[in-house]
Amino acid sequence: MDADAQKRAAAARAVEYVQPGMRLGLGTGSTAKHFVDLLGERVRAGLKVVGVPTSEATFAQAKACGIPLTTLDETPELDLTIDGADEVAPDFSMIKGGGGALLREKIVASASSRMVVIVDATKWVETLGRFALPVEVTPFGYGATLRAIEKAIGTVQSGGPLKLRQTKDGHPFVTDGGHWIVDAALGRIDDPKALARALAAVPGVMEHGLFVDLASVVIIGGPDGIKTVE
Ligand code: ABF
Repeated sequence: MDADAQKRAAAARAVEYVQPGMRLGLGTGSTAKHFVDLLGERVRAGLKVVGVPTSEATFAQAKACGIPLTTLDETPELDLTIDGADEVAPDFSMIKGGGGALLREKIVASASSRMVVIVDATKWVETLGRFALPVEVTPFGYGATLRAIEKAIGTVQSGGPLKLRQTKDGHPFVTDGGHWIVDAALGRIDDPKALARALAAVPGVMEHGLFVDLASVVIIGGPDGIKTVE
């Protein structure tokens, strides 16, 4: 199985967690895209669920698949969110946001009773941090926010280069919420909870990609099959 087949296999296993009548959070990224696709097949076969998308891209995909959609204003409590991740550690702490949807992903996951995370085997790591940590910032005061992020990281661990995420034509990448993303190349993150607290306290930081205490189940698609960790 190649990486994409591993992602699809993990997504297929996650569909088994969906029960009729559930209010679902629908993740973003190539792995979650497989899930939405497979969920769409079940919906067209008669399964009744409603979904809250975590991005404009997932909104468009879910709508095209015929999945009934709602919002967190109409439906503030969800039963289950299914989403991908960039890295997952054995304590279920995660880095998310490589796809730029971290703010909505965290709001949706936090509104859910359970979160099932679907990844291919390359994302399951002993220690987080090889993947640069995305930090979503408001453009106002960017220079000052960048310094404050650097200082906040320094109170918890050694730092690394911070880079404003850019589009191919050299403009800042803009999130669905109208913010920018700074990618922090830290190498390793030994205390995700402490770093999460420090970053959350910086004015101008809208959200960061450390997700702790949110995942309940991790489904890992590997070359030799699927592994579920609960
Ligand atoms: C979302 O998609 C993000 O939080 C994460 O950054 C990314 C994972 O992408 P993929 O499934 O394409 O590897 O889940």
